[in-house]
Amino acid sequence: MLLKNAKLYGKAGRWNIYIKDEKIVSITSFSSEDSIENDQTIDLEGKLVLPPFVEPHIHLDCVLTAGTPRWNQSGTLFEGIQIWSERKVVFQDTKENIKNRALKALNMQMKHGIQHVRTHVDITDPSFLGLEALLEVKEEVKPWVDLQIVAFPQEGIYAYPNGEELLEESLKMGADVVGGIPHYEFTREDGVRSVKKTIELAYKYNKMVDIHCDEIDDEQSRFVEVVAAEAYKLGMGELVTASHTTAMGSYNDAYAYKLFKKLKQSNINFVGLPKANLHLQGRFDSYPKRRGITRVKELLEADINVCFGLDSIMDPWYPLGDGNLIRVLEMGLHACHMTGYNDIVTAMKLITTNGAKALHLKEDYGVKEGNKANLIVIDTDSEYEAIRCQSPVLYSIRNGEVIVETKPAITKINIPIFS
Ligand code: 17E
Ligand code: FE2
Repeated sequence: MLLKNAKLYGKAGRWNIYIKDEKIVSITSFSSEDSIENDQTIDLEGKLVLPPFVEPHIHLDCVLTAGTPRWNQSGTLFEGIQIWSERKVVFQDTKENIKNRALKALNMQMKHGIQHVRTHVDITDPSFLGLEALLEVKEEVKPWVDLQIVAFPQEGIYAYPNGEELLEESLKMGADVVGGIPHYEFTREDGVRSVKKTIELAYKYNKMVDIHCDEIDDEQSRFVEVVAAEAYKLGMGELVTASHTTAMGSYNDAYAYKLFKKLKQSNINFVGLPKANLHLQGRFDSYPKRRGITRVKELLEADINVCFGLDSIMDPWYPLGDGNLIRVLEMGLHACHMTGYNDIVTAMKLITTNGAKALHLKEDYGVKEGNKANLIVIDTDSEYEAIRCQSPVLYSIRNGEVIVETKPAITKINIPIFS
């Protein structure tokens, strides 16, 4: 296959990308005088090529359940957890039902150019149905999308009966990543103990870590320092992610200064979830209302890895969501005051390479000679316009095969001065 006349992310000029036997064989300069063709040529007409989008944080076991057994009226995290907990009792999902919902959400994500997904799965459920369902989905979708599974103790490691045993069992069953939720444990001490247990289990079973950390507007919620400390002591920062960390938006600057030095030293990753947390946080404020978003701009300036995720598609926590990360990015740039020109033109890293780093994707990520031919084409010729217009993904190519194609809508104004 030949992808002719491509714009490459962050690179001047126009390029031809040759693909053979599932790999990118070469990337050469395009010239309009060339009449090169190949048995399968797609003329990209200068459209933007990126590595596939990475969704670093979604709850696929919960997607498409909003409204059952009831809607979240307060819009708080805590009502969301309460509703989910009730649902587990009054509405026993079958494994097939969980798999169907997860596949529908993956379908939405794939349409928007995602090929790598990290999903949390609630394991505070002795039936392990969610985990079993997602482990099966992971195998079934493997040729087209890489799925990582986080064993997530939604109701706490110590606040839920046998939480610790359930978490360890999930790792034996095949979860890839160990989760935690320290701000939901009964006490600060239990929260600290839960972070230590999560990281200890990850070390023991050779897994990664992704902790729901400080997802609350409480400036006293400081579990992220414990995550950084434990990761640092074991030298496993690159394998460790702190998700949400919304309390960071409420920390005082003197503490944040000290904290950032430690975060940098520890090398841990961050996932910001702007849509979910603009919705969930600030709910106990009248005015002024906090944004409740982690310090994305400052983390990036401190050379700490941050990426963006969606978190939810119609679940007890968030009523909207469609799997489109460019929309998440656009909202995140607003929420984090990252609308300077340089912020915008470099923002795609938040849903591509930074996500790949957080997920520790070792193999072949990036549009480079010798790598797997996994890439997406966006319907625009610039990074800036892709975000401004939230341009659709025209092609998603996986192992040299076009797995998703979009025909963009055409709108015409029938008034001469506008046409
Ligand atoms: N569970 C949680 O603790 N926090 C969230 N934002 C979601 C699920 C979606
Ligand atoms: Fe989450």
